[in-house]
Amino acid sequence: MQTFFSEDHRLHFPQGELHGGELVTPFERPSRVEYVLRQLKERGFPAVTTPDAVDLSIAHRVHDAGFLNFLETAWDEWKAAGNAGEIIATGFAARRMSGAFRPPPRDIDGKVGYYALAAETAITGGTWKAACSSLASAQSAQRHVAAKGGAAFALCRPPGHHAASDMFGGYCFINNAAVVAEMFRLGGAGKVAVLDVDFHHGNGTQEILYARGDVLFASLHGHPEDAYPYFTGYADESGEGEGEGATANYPMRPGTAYGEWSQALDEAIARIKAFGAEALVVSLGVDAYKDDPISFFKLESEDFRRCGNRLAKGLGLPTVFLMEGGYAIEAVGINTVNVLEGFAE
Ligand code: SP5
Ligand code: ZN
Repeated sequence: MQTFFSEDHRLHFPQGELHGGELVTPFERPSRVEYVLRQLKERGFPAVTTPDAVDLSIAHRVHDAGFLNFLETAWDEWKAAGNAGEIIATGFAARRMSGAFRPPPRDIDGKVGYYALAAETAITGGTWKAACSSLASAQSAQRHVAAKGGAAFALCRPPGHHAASDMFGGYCFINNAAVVAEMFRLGGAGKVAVLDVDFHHGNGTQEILYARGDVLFASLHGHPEDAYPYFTGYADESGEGEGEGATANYPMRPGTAYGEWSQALDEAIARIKAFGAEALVVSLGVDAYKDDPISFFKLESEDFRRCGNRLAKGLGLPTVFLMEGGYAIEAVGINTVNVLEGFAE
């Protein structure tokens, strides 16, 4: 299986993440990908391919233009306003504040709060370029699969599934999965499925696809009563309008192990099959792992191999794997490559 990867991910490395009331080294850090690269090499996967240039026209189909412009220009505005630190949101467009539905404020702090869904995710001078390079890997993986069939892996960093049409957060800026799904549709696939196995609910992907009947979104994640991002991912969120029935959420409780998790996976696979998807996008977070520092599922490393195998055997679709979360740093490589190996077995 081919891997697409850009070294430009390094341009995004905030010094701080707001966690437990302290600024700590972010869980989502550059070294995560080193462990994946090492496992790919050790297990004889082909050398990684540097992606082609990013095509932002597709990003504009799933994101708000003002939002993308904000991501591109926020750092310069932030510095010009005299701020010494990294961009961290403080005032939010919270519920029942009418300004949430108006154009963004002029002040940069106002803009940050307007476009942020959480405060843990800092923007720095390299964030936009890194997010574009992450999307470029996703896009090159999609083009490879569209041309040759089979499967490809985009080792994306930063991740994408929390990024909504006009919000960043959860370590995510551009929604790679939604863009790849859209590329499959533009390439002629009648129906596409996005399966999100990251521990956290893919609120961004869900929001972007919510009213669409041509792309199914299915997600296995920590129950919103217990887990970030807290305010989406309930089982009764099932889509709207033409998209009614094309969103499938499987929230699960603390301590969930592979037995229950894999039942949800099988249900999601059955939904994808019944939907008639012709291509599959997997939001591949490996933070469902038992030792993940910010999650509470109990999957073992071998369970990730089983997961990959079920996807291949159960669906057999042209598949793009996109790296999302996973923070048990050393196990991230093992677990991610286990999914890919299990898929290829
Ligand atoms: C892509 C992805 O996996 N994003 C995850 C973002 C999670 N950000 C905030 C996590 C807050 C975790 N609080 C954990 C409390 C553990 N006791
Ligand atoms: Zn996650």
